[in-house]
Amino acid sequence: MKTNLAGKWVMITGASSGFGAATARAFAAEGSHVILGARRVDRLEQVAAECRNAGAAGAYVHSLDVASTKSTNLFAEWVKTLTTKMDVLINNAGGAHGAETVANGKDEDWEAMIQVNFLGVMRVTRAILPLMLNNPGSSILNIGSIAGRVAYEGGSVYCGVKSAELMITRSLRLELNGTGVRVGTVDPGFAETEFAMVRFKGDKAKSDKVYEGTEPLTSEDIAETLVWCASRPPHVCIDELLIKCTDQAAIHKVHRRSVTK
Ligand code: NDP
Ligand code: 8X3
Repeated sequence: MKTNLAGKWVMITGASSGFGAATARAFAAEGSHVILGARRVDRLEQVAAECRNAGAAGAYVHSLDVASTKSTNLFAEWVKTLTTKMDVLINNAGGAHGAETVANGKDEDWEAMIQVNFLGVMRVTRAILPLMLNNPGSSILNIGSIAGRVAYEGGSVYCGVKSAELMITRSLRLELNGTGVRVGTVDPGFAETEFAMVRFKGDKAKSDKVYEGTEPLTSEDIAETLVWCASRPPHVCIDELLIKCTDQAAIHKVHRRSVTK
């Protein structure tokens, strides 16, 4: 995909794996500058090297914990030493912790999901917005989920925070109307990344079960979608995009080839 993204400044949270890492590589292949944040800096360094090989105008990494206002603000101060404007902000950092019912849920899992998926989007956006307000045509792209649109058993808090992400996206679009800054959400169904291993705390058998017998979305599918959204002409805003693998017709309706009924 050759676009108008060469030389643009693109910041991606949660760039150390999954969607974030693939998105970094995809924007790099368009010749963008990519600014990468996450907690695992060694992984970010690997992704940055791949980005340079792929043709990035520049690839820059710094530790970022979106669950901390201090870390987020330090990251933003560092970003301001690199560039005076941001063209694309991708709020991708997030994930689920546990799949317990409300009756069996654990405070630490609830709090971790709220901090990262909900407050993380707020903190990062507040810190980076000053670099976007005088930059019409820039884009804020948040990563939501099908879980923000449809509830499922064991998903109460994760569904809740992704639903909050959708409302943050809609509120922000209203607040920024007239500035030329575009605000959108890309909401995937299940995709094979480190997501399930994180959710099930390293239990590979449980994690594999999520994708069993299906052909799930890949990180590259989401990365391509984000490049497409960000490269629309400035008068076009992709507000909300739900993207699922073909096998997932709905959250409770998944075609699994290896399962015999
Ligand atoms: P991964 O687990 O592969 O990636 C999650 C990324 O988020 C990692 O880079 C991780 O980096 C980062 N992250 C987690 N916590 C923090 C934190 N406190 N501060 C900074 N970065 C953090 O999963 P995905 O790529 O699948 O997930 C990316 C996004 O997509 C998430 O928001 C997820 O909820 C969403 N999503 C995923 C779907 C799926 O099925 N995979 C479907 C729909 C949405 P590190 O640990 O190094 O900090
Ligand atoms: C991840 C997709 O269906 O596992 O956001 O919640 S799902």
